[in-house]
Amino acid sequence: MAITTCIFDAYGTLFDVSAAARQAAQEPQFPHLIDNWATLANHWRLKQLQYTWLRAITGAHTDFWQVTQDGLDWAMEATGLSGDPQLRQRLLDLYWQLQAYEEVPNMLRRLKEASMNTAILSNGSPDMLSGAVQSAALSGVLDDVLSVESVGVFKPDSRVYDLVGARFACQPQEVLFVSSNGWDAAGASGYGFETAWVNRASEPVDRLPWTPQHILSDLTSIPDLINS
Ligand code: LAC
Repeated sequence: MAITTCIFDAYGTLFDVSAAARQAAQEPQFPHLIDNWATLANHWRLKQLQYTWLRAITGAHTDFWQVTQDGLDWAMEATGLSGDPQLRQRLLDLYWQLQAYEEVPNMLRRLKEASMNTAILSNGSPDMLSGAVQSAALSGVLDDVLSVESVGVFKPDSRVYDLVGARFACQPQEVLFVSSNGWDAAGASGYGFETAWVNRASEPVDRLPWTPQHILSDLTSIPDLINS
């Protein structure tokens, strides 16, 4: 079945989640971040994701903004930075204006020129996603931004992936789902989407019952993948 609909994860896939800590480390008021911004960013991301999985399997949903703050608080304590409320606030502010990876605007434009449906499907809350999309000027090349908040559970719960068929009236086999998160690409494969895992960091494939059909180093070739 031909692909009609191209769906993207947001954080880590279209938007660079390390950008907040990297940018704060360049600001003169946070000199202590220069040596450990990457460790902080890594802890922040991992805890944020762990909290989404734990909340999903225990039925204790809260929105992604809350788990983003909870993950940051854990990461700041782990890196000895919890006594710096100004840094905490700056990192949270920067999370609303993350940079998109450089190939993203052109790649989405090519998909729209090929008459693909394009959308984000993300754990992010609607207001966070709207901030990121506006800040990266992507609204003209996306048909929609779908948030887990409309079903009240995080990925990889199948109710999240159901949102795509409900919005675009398509079968799972008509969807190419693109994520930089190995577990998300795996979950979407299990659901029945064709999937592409964007493996920027050359990580090993997740040992799960499902594997992505495509493994890419960045997003540039997505339009070619659909045409092939
Ligand atoms: C998202 C997270 C998983 O955007 O990156 O859904």
